[in-house]
Amino acid sequence: MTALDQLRAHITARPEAIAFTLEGSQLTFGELDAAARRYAAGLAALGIARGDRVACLLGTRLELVIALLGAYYAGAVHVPINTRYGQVEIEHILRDSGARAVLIAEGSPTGEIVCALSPIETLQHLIVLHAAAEPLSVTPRAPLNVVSLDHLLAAAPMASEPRCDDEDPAMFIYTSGTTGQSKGVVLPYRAIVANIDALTRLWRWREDDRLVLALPLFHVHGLCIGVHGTLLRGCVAELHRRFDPDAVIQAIAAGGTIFMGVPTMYTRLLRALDADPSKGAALGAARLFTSGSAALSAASFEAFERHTGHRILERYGMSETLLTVSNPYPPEERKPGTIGFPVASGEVLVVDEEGSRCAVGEPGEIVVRGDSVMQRYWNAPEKTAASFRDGWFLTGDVARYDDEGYIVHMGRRSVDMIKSGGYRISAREIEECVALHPDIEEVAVVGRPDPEWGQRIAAALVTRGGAAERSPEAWAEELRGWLEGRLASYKRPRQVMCCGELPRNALGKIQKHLLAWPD
Ligand code: MLC
Ligand code: AMP
Repeated sequence: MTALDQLRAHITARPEAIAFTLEGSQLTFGELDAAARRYAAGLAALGIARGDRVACLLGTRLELVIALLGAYYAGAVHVPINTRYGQVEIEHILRDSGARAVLIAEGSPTGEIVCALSPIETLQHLIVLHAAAEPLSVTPRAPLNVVSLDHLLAAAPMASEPRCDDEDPAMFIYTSGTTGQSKGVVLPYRAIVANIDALTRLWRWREDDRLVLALPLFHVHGLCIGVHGTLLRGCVAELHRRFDPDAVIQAIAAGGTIFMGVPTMYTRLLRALDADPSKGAALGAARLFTSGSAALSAASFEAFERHTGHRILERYGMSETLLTVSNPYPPEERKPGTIGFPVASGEVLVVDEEGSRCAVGEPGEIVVRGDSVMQRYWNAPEKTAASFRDGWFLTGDVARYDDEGYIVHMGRRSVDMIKSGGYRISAREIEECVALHPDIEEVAVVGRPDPEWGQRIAAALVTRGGAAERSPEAWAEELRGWLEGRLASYKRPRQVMCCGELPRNALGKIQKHLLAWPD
């Protein structure tokens, strides 16, 4: 059985069962399959062939799931793009991936950014989701073939059985590194299916589960675990367009059994529970709460258990390796402040500089090998080569074993990789954009500890001449305007400090850890 066959098992066996719901609309496995077959045929009619990239700039909606599966059926590679992104990020991904088509929603801010781009040689088709009753009114600046999604969905469905090799790329996930621009992580079917199958079995997902899915569907947390887990286990995913703590509490009260969140979501759920502790009983009725993408504090773990009786299951992962470490399923074995043990789809070690397994308590780097690891970075053989040592992927995450063998995440090797609200952010990408400001001579961006966001973006500025007269608050406001539309708003510095010069070592390298931040 191929990995794609595994993803289609419930489509074949239980076509009448509901797979995805959103605000009163729903798709059964059979309806999803039929729509994906039509979309795949529509893509083929545009000339999209095996291995071609199709970028997707849709927020959470049922069409996103159809576009994902339809791209798989056409043999194309799904390239999700974060709908919070600005022009710099979107243009880079469209150029770097060489996408031949991009799917946008008419009238959305990101759709407008795509329409304003100058021509990208490889990009030929603009697929537009629009209100069915209205004529299409999209006019891109570049000479693109504009076609409505409805038109593609009206194609005669592909007749043959969808086929893919397990090593074919299913998805490119663009993710930030320590350099400026994001890199495309090439994820084959093999990695996604092996990992999500192992993870959702470990977590005992079942057909009668109802997943309350309020994570964005363009990163591995929401898209790989949420959407692919639903396909593999045959449960129902109730999609939410955005995270709203009260809507999540209501959804669980109405029968939701699983919730996955980033720590910031738990901070907000806890705020709602503190304001009205009676909501704890509603959440208590669920079966499983998991947390990942950033460190969950032991304080949040304990407060959530106090309110709901649930011990949140924390796990760890990364776009390049998928979800590789998880706490055990039995609640009493979930340990706060730890990420648990390796997931069955790969091997995970914490190693020292020489690559030897660390002793208990000794900090080292998390390394991963096995089925769940990416194939490579797209178009970047040197970066790929530098990320592996003797077949092990080097995560850049620092951890230690505790005395029971649980892995404890301790932070990142590089200060230039920031996690805020569960989003991975490159300090260099922000620095490059801020440095284009005519009144700024130099800038250093860091992530500072923050109780709500995990880390908040902070920028130390060396400004030119009279511009130094501006207060840090006025600079923060200036940067808001400067970055607006260029980068996602969550990358905007929330704290600014003006300095005469940046601290450097004898070789001239900026010493970010020596920046003296006011509290
Ligand atoms: C948003 N805001 C921030 C911010 N993000 N402020 C500081 N720091 C941040 N990180 C501000 C906005 O600018 C805005 O303010 C206000 O908060 C509301 O913005 P929003 O976009 O509506 O925020 P919200 O929807 O509330 O977002 C919070 C969130 C979101 C937690 C729901 O961040 C989220 O969905 N995070 C999940 C990311 C994720 O899926 N990561 C997984 C990656 S995969 P203003 O002033 O501008 O109006 C991965 C692998 C693994 O990591 O292991 O899972
Ligand atoms: P991304 O590429 O967006 O998938 O982000 C991956 C990074 O998220 C990892 O390298 C970790 O630094 C971080 N991360 C994921 N899960 C956890 C966790 N449970 N605790 C701490 N950090 C985490």
